[in-house]
Amino acid sequence: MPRLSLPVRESGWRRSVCPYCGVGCGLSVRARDGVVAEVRADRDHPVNAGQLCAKGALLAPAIAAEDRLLYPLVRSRETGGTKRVSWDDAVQRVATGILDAVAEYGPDSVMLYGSGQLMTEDYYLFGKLAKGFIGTNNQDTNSRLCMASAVAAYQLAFGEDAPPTTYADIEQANTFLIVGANMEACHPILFNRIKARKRAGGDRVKVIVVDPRRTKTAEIADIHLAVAPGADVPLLNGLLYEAMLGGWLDGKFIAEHTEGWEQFRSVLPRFQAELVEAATGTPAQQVVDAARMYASNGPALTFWAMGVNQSTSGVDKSLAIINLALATGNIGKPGSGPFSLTGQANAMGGREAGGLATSLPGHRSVADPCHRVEVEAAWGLPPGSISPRRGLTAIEMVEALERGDVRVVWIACTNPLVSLPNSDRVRAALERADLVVVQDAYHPTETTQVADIVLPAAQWSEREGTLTNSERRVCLLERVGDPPGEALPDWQIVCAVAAALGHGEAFDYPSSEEIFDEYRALTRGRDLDITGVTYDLLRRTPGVQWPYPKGAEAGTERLYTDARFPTPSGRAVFNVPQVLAPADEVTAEYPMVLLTGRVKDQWHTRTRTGKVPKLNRADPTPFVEVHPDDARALRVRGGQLVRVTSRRGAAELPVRVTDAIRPGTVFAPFHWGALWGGGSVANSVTSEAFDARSRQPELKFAAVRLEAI
Ligand SMILES: Nc1nc2c(c(=O)[nH]1)N[C@H]1C(S)=C(S)[C@@H](COP(=O)(O)OP(=O)(O)OC[C@H]3O[C@@H](n4cnc5c(=O)[nH]c(N)nc54)[C@H](O)[C@@H]3O)O[C@H]1N2
Ligand SMILES: Nc1nc2c(c(=O)[nH]1)N[C@H]1C(S)=C(S)[C@@H](COP(=O)(O)OP(=O)(O)OC[C@H]3O[C@@H](n4cnc5c(=O)[nH]c(N)nc54)[C@H](O)[C@@H]3O)O[C@H]1N2
Ligand code: SF4
Ligand SMILES: [Mo]
Repeated sequence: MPRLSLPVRESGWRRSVCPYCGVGCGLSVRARDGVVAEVRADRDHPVNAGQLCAKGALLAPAIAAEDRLLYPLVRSRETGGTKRVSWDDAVQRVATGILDAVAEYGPDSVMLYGSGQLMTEDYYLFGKLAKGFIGTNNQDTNSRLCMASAVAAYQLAFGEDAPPTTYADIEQANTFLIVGANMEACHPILFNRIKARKRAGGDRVKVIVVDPRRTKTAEIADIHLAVAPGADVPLLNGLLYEAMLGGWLDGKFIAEHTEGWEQFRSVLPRFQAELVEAATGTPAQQVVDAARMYASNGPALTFWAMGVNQSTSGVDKSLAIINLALATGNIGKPGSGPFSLTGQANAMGGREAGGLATSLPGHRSVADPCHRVEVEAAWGLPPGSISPRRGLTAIEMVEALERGDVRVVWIACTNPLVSLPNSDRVRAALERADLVVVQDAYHPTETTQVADIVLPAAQWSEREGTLTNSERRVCLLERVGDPPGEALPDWQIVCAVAAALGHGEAFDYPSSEEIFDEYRALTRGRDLDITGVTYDLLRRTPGVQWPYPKGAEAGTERLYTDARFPTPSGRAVFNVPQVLAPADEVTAEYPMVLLTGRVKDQWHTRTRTGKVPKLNRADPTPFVEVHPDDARALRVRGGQLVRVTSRRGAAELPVRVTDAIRPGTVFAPFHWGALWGGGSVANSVTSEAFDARSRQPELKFAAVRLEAI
């Protein structure tokens, strides 16, 4: 088995990046006795300039938590008990499971399910193993639950999945449109930058927030459009129609740099403000005012996140946002653009390195024969080795397990028994697999508990690697301390399994740097060309924004500054967004709508933040937010337990009464899983219906019934 090189005892201050959110704050980190002891904001980093949120500042205790997974474990299905095994034994078992499944059922009986928290090198190697060497495109990630709709929309509108903007646009924007994003909680440092811009710009700077809840983000808004859940497309189209009536569109930009306008324009009269009010619950006058604000007080920057993407119309919502930017010429210029926020630290890197069931490294597609040949050549494989078939996406993985089509699942860096919708169904599906391998830094998690083999991963600070933040900034995270026990970096685990499968030569890397070098060579000539980026460069800089081809002297702050787009015509495309009702039907039996999301001090399934006492103070338990009118009708008071039941399942949650939510709508964070002990997993209730184009599930809309317990 590979071993990590020299142990790190005392380290000096090393350069790193926060492993939580896609903001990508720069850190200075120092270890004592091989363990991260001090974490500070990097004062010179262009992203955060000395600021951190509490999660980042409290990384050290999360990493040192007592339940770190130290050794490979195997679990007996008969007794449920686990025992420690050697790495060689564990790796051999994984390889045998894969080989047996491939021999009996073919390569598509194997599925690798990863995460936007893997580093780019890990992502790339998982893909190389699955798509190149096992021969299945069944490699998907939790980014499917997160970014997939934005990816599809960028591709449809611009021809590539390339977010055009940069954080420095914040300091130059006059109007901010924030749609379905609670930036105060989820991208706190960017939110601070918006607030600072608002202070500096005075009356000139305006903020519009579109969210069914009056979040702390909405509290700074000049206009808060409390849209009915799922109704963003009519609202955004309504804004565009009003902007057109007001004469605020950029006719020259539309004529010279876009296509599809006439067709899109012809549907707009259906989105007259009074009709929008009826469809979305947002007052007509607010729609008119917001349209004027957005379109006549540019440059305008639009941020969006899960309130948009996690929807059966997630691609349509994203397209509606992009259309607004295109029609008003808010793209390619300082302070403007449609800016999709990435959630996880390396959600962007996964998109680049080919981590989705449809993609290959360097923004290539498994469906494109030329792309397959290029990647096969790079991997030393004969033509035809990579399957032309799209692989299974996250929700389809669950269905394939139920059918018995997928027999072996290898899960890394994600906790799907808490994060996938309809979790009881996911649990039952995993139980049907012949082999479940889970690679995590902690044990138990809800998902390691059901694994046949549990593999201990080194995590942030214990290994080096790169990631890409929301503004396309590729950064290096240096190794600061040592992994505990026998934990290994994810990429080394992939190499070990690959070797046991007989592919040792193609997976023989002395360090993550060689993996990065192989990957970056595959970006040559692509839109995200990073052939000029080396570990050496990254050690000397706070990261660089792609593209950064060989010979470049600086990164690329902003894309499309020449208004040329990587589409066949060179123009950006107006797509007509469909108006779709959410999949789950609201009926007399299920009369309310459950939204799910996040709180500021918790990260996802709480394997890290849940172990830091200071971070548990603000929200010590799960909860469901209920409007006072609904609470009265249900005869419940704050703190009382209610049962939230959907067509899939139920969760029991303490009530928080607040008028910050629309009547008829309730909100619950999804952070607390079964291990927390409350039996209150929000995702027992949510829906796995997904967007037909992005296959991203509708985590933001479940028809439910509430009952006092
Ligand atoms: N503290 C913290 N920060 C995080 C994370 C975390 O777990 N904790 N996770 C990271 C990740 S991976 C992600 S993806 C991001 C997510 O970041 P966000 O998307 O900002 O967070 P969410 O709370 O999931 O959802 C945002 C808002 O969408 C609203 N919403 C729900 N339905 C609709 C709708 O139909 N239309 C509109 N317009 N809005 C709607 C919700 O009310 C909610 O306020 O956060 C990242 N940052
Ligand atoms: N209802 C509802 N559900 C949601 C969402 C929602 O808004 N509502 N949001 C969705 C979104 S956007 C996302 S991104 C997902 C997130 O959901 P998950 O990905 O399931 O959440 P995490 O807790 O971040 O899981 C990461 C896991 O990796 C482990 N880990 C940490 N570092 C490492 C490492 O270096 N290597 C390895 N191998 N493991 C490591 C952690 O201990 C943890 O178990 O949730 C989705 N689910
Ligand atoms: S804003 Fe995001 S990247 Fe910055 S410290 Fe907080 S969690 Fe980490
Ligand atoms: Mo996410």
